[in-house]
Amino acid sequence: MPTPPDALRRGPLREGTFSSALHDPRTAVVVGRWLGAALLTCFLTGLFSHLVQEGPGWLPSRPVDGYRITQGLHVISGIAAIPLLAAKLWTVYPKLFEWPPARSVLHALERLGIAVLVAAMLLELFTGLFNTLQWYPWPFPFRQTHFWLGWLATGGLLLHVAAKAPAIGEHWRRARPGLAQRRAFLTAVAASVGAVTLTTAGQSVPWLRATDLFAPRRPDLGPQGLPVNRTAAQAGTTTVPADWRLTVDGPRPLTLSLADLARLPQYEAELPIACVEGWSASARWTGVRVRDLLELVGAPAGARVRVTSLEADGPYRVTDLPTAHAHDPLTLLALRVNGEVLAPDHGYPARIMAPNRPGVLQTKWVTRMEVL
Ligand SMILES: Nc1nc2c(c(=O)[nH]1)N[C@H]1C(S)=C(S)[C@@H](COP(=O)(O)O)O[C@H]1N2
Ligand SMILES: [Mo]
Repeated sequence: MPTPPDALRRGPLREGTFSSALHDPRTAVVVGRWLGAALLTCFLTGLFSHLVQEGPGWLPSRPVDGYRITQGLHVISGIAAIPLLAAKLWTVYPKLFEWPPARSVLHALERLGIAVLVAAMLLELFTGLFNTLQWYPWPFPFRQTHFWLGWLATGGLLLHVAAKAPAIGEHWRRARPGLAQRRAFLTAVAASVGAVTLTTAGQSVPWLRATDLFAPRRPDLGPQGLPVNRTAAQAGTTTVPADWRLTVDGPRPLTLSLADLARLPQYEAELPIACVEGWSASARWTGVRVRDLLELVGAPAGARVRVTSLEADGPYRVTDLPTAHAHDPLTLLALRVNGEVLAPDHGYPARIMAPNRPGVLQTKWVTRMEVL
């Protein structure tokens, strides 16, 4: 290994600075495998979530909990990837100071690629984490940025794995005898991953609720036992006009008062709100079936429905119910939750609740539905 000229041999460029035996390829491979599994899960579930939000037309309306599970996994694997990435970076960071900085053009390119990979990965994981806290301390739109950074990080990762394939192959199997120090390090890494998972996953996994200490949301706290992302006050819908009517546009348009809606057959469905920010919570919703309303206005079979909220603006004021969801018997224009009239924060007087649908699309304060 060439060493730097005498004048530069200080700080991290001194010989013997990095004495730990854990800055070795075997440790990097083991931690890299765990990190790779977390990132692959995170990337695929994230891609799914992005496509569902772009245009959910292709998504079936079952299983009821489908999106709840994929988005729960997305946030769980993303949070788990943070301590794994920290461990991986610690294992390999002495390479940052290798000498000479570039041995060849190819080597320089590979190092540049790793710089892009690490930057994209850190930004991706931390913008995601901040998103779960609903904290947006940046001027760019979250979802698009998170999506493209995801591709950049994943592409960079594939190139990195390809470039390192020989070393990965060489250290894939455990060396005998194993290193006690490495075992201790890996146990500590696994314990950190376990700890962050146990103390945050309760926001989407009901049986981990008891240990949910650090997740931004408790899925059972809020008005009527459910969290709220955008409140009625924020949306400017605290006072619903006394002459509120639901307009249903179709071949035979209708206007319905709350009393008219209450006279229609009421159905009950146990459905989750599965927020893209990572929390999810199930509740008992009661209201009118959307497909009954479609029938009343003479909508053709296979119709889609555009739903508009009373809210004056906001990215979720207008959403579309694709065919599968619009006609699913579980899709409700909900008027009640857990036996009570909807609280203003949950969408009084009426909201959409459909199975297998991201929370962002469960439109609150509905005022108008149009057959498309
Ligand atoms: N009109 C309208 N509906 C909306 C929103 C919104 O901002 N505006 N937020 C959505 C989001 S992000 C979620 S997670 C759910 C949350 O429903 P809840 O507040 O009743 O728990 O409502 C959805 N419905
Ligand atoms: Mo949400």
